[in-house]
Amino acid sequence: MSEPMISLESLTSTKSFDQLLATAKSGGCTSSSCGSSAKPDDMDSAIWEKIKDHPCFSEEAHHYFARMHVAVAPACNIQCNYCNRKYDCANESRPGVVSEKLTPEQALRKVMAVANKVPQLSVLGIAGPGDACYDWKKTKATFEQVAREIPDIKLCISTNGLALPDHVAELADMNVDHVTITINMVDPEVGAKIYPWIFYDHRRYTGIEAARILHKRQMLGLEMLTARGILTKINSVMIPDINDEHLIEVNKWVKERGAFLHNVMPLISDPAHGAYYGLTGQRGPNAMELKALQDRLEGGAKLMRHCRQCRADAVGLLVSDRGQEFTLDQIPGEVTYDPSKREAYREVVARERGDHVAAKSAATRMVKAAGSGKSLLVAVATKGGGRVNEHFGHSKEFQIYEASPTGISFVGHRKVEQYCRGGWGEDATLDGVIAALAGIDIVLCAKIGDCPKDQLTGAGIRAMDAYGYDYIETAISALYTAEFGVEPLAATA
Ligand code: CLF
Ligand code: SF4
Repeated sequence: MSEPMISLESLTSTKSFDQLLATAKSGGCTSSSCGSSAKPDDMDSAIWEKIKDHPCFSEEAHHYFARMHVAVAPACNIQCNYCNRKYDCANESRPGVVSEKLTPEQALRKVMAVANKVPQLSVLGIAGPGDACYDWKKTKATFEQVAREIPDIKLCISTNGLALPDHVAELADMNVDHVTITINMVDPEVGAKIYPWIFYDHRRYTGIEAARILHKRQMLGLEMLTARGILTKINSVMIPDINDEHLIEVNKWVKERGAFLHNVMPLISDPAHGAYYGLTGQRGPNAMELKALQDRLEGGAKLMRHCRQCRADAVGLLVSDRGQEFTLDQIPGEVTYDPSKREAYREVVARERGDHVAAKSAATRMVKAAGSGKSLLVAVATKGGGRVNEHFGHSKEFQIYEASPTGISFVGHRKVEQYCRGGWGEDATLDGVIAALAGIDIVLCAKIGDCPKDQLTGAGIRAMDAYGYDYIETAISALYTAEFGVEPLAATA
């Protein structure tokens, strides 16, 4: 294999993929963590097997593994006030038109083409643009065809929950281990402000009656999935003054019913999208409001904080959507799946993850040992692999970490417009990036020029590239200990 694989830059910038693969195969790892597993000590092995390469169900996995969505399910059985049918499902995607809807046969061809080119691919999700359980025939046909050709791909589904109880048995039969239900309320009075109508059992319901039926079906679906051992993530859209406080109650209800994760996402509201909330001026929360609510939910159902609200036709690592590279017109009429690249990538990643976990543990110990009562909010430019490996000017998002006396946690991300356009950047764009980084203490990146660095400093945000290509946690622990007067941890390459 002579050409570098797509994963190369995301893992390291200093070794070729062939070198990494040779090291992994020879067992000749140079690190002290050789052979260690990325499984958290307190996690059941069977659950770890289900989530270890699912980028949404494991924060740690999202540095290494990719998902793709196929837009085979356009029909929906409810109306959400944040959704306009002409756009992606806002539950599972940022608003934007789906490039194309697919038949199950087209979807299979696309999945095989992506699997041949994106070795990180581990999950196939159906997340709209309508509801995957309501548009069930197409969802089921797609899953069955893909599972026959690529048996090791994980199947994942996202639904509003209304039709879910009717299909739980079939989901279990198809070995679907991951389901997401969007639950925005457990009180029908709140629900009536979010859902103007539902279509259920051959008729349309409105108002509180509609919300009551939806709520009962969502709870029933969640309980049925839990009873079958299917991991369920709950997505909730945070809508200021409508359900923001209420989501604390939602978190309690879903925890009691066995939800594996709770993902609170900000409402994306823009009049241009044509949805009711956008047209009536309902705002979404800002980054700090979202974080404050997520912090209040800590201790309840386990939180997901790394969601990117991806499109219903997204492809790739969560950090970068490559969907536009895989439109149908770019895919050959006949595709044969070649598993070799995905298999090779997994060998490399297994080794790399062991090293990363060991580095993370060491970094956490250093931060705790610092004995400081202080916190640092750090924005990291990364393109995957758990490393500081993206240039400041190339970043379309920053991953946000908090170092505090309890350790180092991933707490979210901030999307920005890419500042550098081939050697030059607009001041207005830089202003926008700086505004998006409000509240951040330090920016870590692989490279930054003097001009943006000075402007960030002027806004009270320090930026540095001294830790380029280090593991993120290693770099943060070095900063934290340096900041608070303790001997820094040596950075590793
Ligand atoms: Fe897709 Fe959703 Fe499966 Fe992931 S997305 S169906 S669980 S494979 Fe993931 Fe995208 Fe967030 Fe969804 S980042 S919007 S949580
Ligand atoms: Fe739109 Fe999804 Fe709500 Fe249906 S469930 S109305 S597709 S956001």
